[in-house]
Amino acid sequence: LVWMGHGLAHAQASNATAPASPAAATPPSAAAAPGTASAAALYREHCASCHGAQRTGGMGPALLPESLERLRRADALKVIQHGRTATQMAGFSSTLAPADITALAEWIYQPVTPAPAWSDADVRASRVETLGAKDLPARPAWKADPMNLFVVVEGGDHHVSLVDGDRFEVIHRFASRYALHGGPKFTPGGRFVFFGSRDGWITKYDLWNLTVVAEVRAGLNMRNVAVSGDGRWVMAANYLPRTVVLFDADLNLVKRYDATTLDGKEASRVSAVYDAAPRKSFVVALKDIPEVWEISYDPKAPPIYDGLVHDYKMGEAIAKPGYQGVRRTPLDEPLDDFFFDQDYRHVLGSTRPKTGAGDGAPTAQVVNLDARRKIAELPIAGMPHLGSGITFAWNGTTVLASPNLKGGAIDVIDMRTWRTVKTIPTPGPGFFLRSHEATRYAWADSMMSPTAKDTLTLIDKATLTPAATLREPGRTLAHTEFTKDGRYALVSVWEMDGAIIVFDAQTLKEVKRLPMSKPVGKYNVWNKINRSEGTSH
Ligand code: DHE
Repeated sequence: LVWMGHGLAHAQASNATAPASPAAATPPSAAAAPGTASAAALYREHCASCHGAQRTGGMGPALLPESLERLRRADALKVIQHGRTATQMAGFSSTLAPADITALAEWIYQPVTPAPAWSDADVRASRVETLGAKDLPARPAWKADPMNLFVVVEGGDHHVSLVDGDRFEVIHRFASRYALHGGPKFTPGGRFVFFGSRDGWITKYDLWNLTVVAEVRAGLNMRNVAVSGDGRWVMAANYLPRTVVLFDADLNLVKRYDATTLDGKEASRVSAVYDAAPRKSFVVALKDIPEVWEISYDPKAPPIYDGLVHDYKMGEAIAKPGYQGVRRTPLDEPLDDFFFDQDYRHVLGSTRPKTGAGDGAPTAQVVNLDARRKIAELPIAGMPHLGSGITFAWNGTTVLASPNLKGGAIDVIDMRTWRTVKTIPTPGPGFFLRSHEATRYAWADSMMSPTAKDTLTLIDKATLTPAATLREPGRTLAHTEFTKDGRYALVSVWEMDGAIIVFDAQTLKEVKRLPMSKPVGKYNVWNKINRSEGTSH
């Protein structure tokens, strides 16, 4: 329903729209709901050409229940009625009867049966490459410090801006895939960046030559991507299908791992994958299976025999151990997501409350990746947005600080004892906490609070107390990232007619303001490739 009509993504998407598997050509079956048959027919007539016969997306985004989780039905209805400005999504209020529009809006939230498939052949067929991009020179085509570059993801109109982190000027702006999510990931030298979209697209972009190098669709509903510390591999975590997918640095498919239990009987959505560079491995969180996975890319690592290979003799299946390369650590509870401690020996993970039965309280645990077991429970009050915590030195130890989405507080945990040393109140629940080695404060938003979403709280890392607040009355302030030297903090005014505000991190004075369309996140090349303790990586 909601898709961009911008040149770049449009042209590339059309290439990948061609159904690559026979399954993709089969119209979705009209499930049992009343009125469904006509909704299916309406969909085929008015929507399928852009959103795909199986609702898996095409020039427009996927319209699967998984893809629509974040769009309220009332909003979906409005989009079908009135279209979406700055996109090629037209409104249907003058062509369709209100009852038809309501039926369509209801129908796209129903699962497609049978569930749409995305095979290895589909992945391979989706890949597009920019001719000549590989031969471009290995130096920036623009004048600024390439290490102090910011990549700003503008969710409002699905663009990316590249900002010079010394002059605070936009060097370049380009259209992205629809709904990028999570941190873009950089290659070690900072030349290339990989973006992941919720619809499964991975885009490799050459920051120095300002061009897309290649794109591939790893899945139908993706969580995030990781790039190996040596820059050779890219891994994608999918909800749909239930897979982890490995690519080489040019986005050629290398291997698919089915996210199943060892016996292959249960499959899980994959919550997230991260690079553990010092361990030369990827670490994977599974949402529905109580296991954490580690997949090594160390050429010297011994092979791991963990899978079951099926030999078929005389019609009889004989299971025997086989090489898959996944080191599985069994857990009591699945992990929704996690972050690493600074030496990458531990993952600190959280599990969302189960809906329905259960006490509904989030749980968090510390898992030692070498001992391969849980070593502590984590005392957090509410579920954090994933990857939003930071670590820093305090009082002779290292602490982890993370916002929780429940009450509006920052939990500070001693990483030696795994005990809470302080719970710091903020005016409301927020998503992101950010700092830098060279700055005194940790910056927390309260963007989930209707009354305090316009307030940033600066926490003194020495005293663990709120030291200052910054406000942008009536607007939403969120997601801070520092310059390479930690002198300036860039903060989002998280609105369609939003901005990036540059603050002097010492005087807290506004230095500059750059207009942006809902800048959901910004990422400094240096801080990311050096795994600064004050930001996500
Ligand atoms: Fe995120 C990062 C999961 C909702 C904006 N988010 C991440 C990561 C995960 C995650 C696992 C780390 C991936 C990485 O960087 O490789 N996000 C989830 C959820 O499970 C959740 C709660 C529900 C969902 O819809 O998936 C969720 N996230 C949101 C939003 O609603 C946000 C605020 C707006 C949006 O555009 O989706 C949002 N998430 C972000 C951002 C990052 C992120 C900006 C990267 C932060 C960073 O600095 O690295």
